[in-house]
Amino acid sequence: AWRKFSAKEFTTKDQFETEVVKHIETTLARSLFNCDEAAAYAGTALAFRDRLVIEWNKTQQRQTFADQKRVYYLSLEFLMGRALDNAMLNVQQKDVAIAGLEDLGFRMEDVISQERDAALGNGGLGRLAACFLDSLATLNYPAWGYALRYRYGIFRQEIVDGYQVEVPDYWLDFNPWEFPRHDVTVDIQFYGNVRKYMDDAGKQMSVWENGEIVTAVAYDAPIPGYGTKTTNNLRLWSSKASHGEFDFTKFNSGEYEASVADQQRAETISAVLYPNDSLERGKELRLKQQYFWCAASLYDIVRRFKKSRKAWKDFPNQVAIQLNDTHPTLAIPELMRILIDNESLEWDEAWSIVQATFGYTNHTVLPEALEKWSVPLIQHLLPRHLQIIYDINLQFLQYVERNFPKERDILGRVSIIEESQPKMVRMAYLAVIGSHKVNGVAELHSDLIKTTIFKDFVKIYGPDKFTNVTNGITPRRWLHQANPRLSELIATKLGGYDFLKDLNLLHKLEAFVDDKEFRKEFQEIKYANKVRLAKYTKEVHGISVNPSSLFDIQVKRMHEYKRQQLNIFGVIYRYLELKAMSPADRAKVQPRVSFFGGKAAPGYWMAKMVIHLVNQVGKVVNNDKDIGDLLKVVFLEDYNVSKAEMIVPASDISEHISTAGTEASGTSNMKFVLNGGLLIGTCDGANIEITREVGEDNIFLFGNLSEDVEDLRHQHFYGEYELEPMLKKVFDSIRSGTFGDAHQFSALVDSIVDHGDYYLVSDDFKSYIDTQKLIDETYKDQETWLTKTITSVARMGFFSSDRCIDEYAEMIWNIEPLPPQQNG
Ligand code: DL6
Repeated sequence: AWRKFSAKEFTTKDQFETEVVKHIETTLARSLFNCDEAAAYAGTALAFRDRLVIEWNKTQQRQTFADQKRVYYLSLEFLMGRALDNAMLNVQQKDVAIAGLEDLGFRMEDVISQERDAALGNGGLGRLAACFLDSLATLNYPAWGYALRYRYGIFRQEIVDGYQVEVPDYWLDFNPWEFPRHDVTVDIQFYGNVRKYMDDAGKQMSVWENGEIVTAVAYDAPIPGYGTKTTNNLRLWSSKASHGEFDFTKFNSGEYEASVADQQRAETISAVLYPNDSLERGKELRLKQQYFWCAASLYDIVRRFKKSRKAWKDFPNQVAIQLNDTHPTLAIPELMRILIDNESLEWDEAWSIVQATFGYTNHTVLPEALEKWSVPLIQHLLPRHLQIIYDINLQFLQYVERNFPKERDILGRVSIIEESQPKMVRMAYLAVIGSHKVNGVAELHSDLIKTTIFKDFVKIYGPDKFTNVTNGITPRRWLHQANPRLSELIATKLGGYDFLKDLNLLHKLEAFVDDKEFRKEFQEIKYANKVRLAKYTKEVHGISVNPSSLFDIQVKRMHEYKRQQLNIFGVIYRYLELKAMSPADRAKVQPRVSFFGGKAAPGYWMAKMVIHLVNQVGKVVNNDKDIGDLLKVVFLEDYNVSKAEMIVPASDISEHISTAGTEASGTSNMKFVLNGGLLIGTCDGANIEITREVGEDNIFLFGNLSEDVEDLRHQHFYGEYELEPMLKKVFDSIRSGTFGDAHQFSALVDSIVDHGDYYLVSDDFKSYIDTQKLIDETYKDQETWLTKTITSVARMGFFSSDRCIDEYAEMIWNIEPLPPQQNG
């Protein structure tokens, strides 16, 4: 009977309605007469969930029977956003649902907006992981994601009096997309000691014992592919006390707080996502999170492998594990511990299995983001792992010494242990040494890691260990879901939606660049998306903006290296110029709205200051009668994935203006271009490859190149430079109090004037302003602009995350797709 059910789709809207009503009345126990949008969302989500679950079970069964190699993507972050819209589109039944909901008296947009974002990530790294899951399922690769089930994802940002305030985001009150697996648990040990003993064969062995145990409970979420029945699994681990709920003996004797203390301590591990993007703070709880998640995931993977009864040497033929940045690096010593201590393998055999299994993706060269953990902390929390790390290091350093006998200095440079006070474990080095491939995420970044942070390792292992996989985005969410009208327009021209599975097909759009009807519709869609953002800006922020203005958008995490400060200084410069103009000259100016959005890490004072400055500038500029619609400044509160889906399609120009060499790739740059916006950007990260694809005429590049950055910083350090005069004007106006008490912004200004201007704002300011002027001029000629945007969309095929996943599969994982049988 279930086979029959599994083939069932919502072929009619009546069928869909029946399912929704059934869930509202039975699962939710609500009367239809009292059915609001939240209930309609729940009913719809549950109806689609039923549909996914059947295919999910079948996919898992098929993958198990096929006995093929699987990839496990270990990422501490998956920034998934909302699931319902994605599920409806991926199973290609949104139309049926729209019609059904209409019958029931609901609009699809209202229903979709009831869902909370699954915001289990900080920014680019977590969103990339989410795009990869979508592509893995779409391309039918046998793959699982592993992460933590944070009770609180990234904080919700509120802006109060222009300042960021962080509010906890409890997102789990209703989450129909997860399935608790109370039968899938793993006991994870912390602390304790290592005991040495002889086994029966007289071999010296180690055992880690007497530690504190915390239990990991699995929660699974289905990941449906687009236009395929393959539905992969994302497994999230939740922590709970190993000995049940609370200590009844303590409770009975009146020690109420102590009775729940263990339980609370255990649950704290998976309670909160650390909100730092590109900064590591070395907190014990964070290390506990990392080990808890790595150990539970590895236990699960090994358990699955052992069921196959294959020999250990086959492990890397069955299992590929990708480390998304260094956060899961403890998986390397953990797998060694399992193989040596539990499975009694010899060191060399275990080590070759480990190296063949792991691949490591680096996402940053920023020194403050490179993880290091103190040796005493690891010794305390994971004593056996520290021994293994030391043994890995010893073997590695001996190898280096043998191969580079004349280079004494190299040993200190490449050692996993930094000889500081206290000693530190360099996680990136451990990840490089324990993996067979290391990749960067854009060409420039992959070159930079080879010449900077991993230079010595290239010498030791040779260049082949290092490779590049330029990032990508899923066109399902970032075109079809975010911009349905554009997706439909493209489909009508290309004769169907195949481009959503093969984004290179977009190149055929170039044939329509001069097609009047197509151009008109393309332009109308952009305008409608701008109207939608303008409406939102008015409703939520009370700021009126004219959708005919040039919409300039910078939305991403707030960070000095991403240089939102350069943008807001540019806005101030524009404002000062406008103020100095005669009314006749002002009338010739291209009106513009500058949108900003993004969260600052709670302890990142400088980034928070920039948010405050943006809001203060907005307050002055938006209320200046001389300026009117010529310039508006908006800070969009609480930027997240679902808001990005509304914001991205509305841009004319977006800003990707990091100091050259600092942004590993960027992925929103790809989303904006795919949605018919142009970029202003530095020669950094994937901007360079976007330029190669769309053509130099279709992007606005400016600023110094990465190869010049070191020299410029050097000059700053020795005081051999002068502040750019245009920027000085901006600082004078800030200092004179135009945007409120100048003291509030003095650290920001001083960082540039007095403290070396590490991010080279002054050096790039003039070329930034000149390029913005060029953008104004170009935008005035709407036909030219339109040609550039359409041409760029047509040339974005390379940036699909499907291409990335195929590259990883071939170059790093050595895995094959496993498509479902046609009628299966
Ligand atoms: O690779 C995804 C994404 C890149 O697009 C960004 O350029 C990069 O900044 C980001 N890196 C991080 C760093 N986190 N750590 N560690 O989020 O990765």
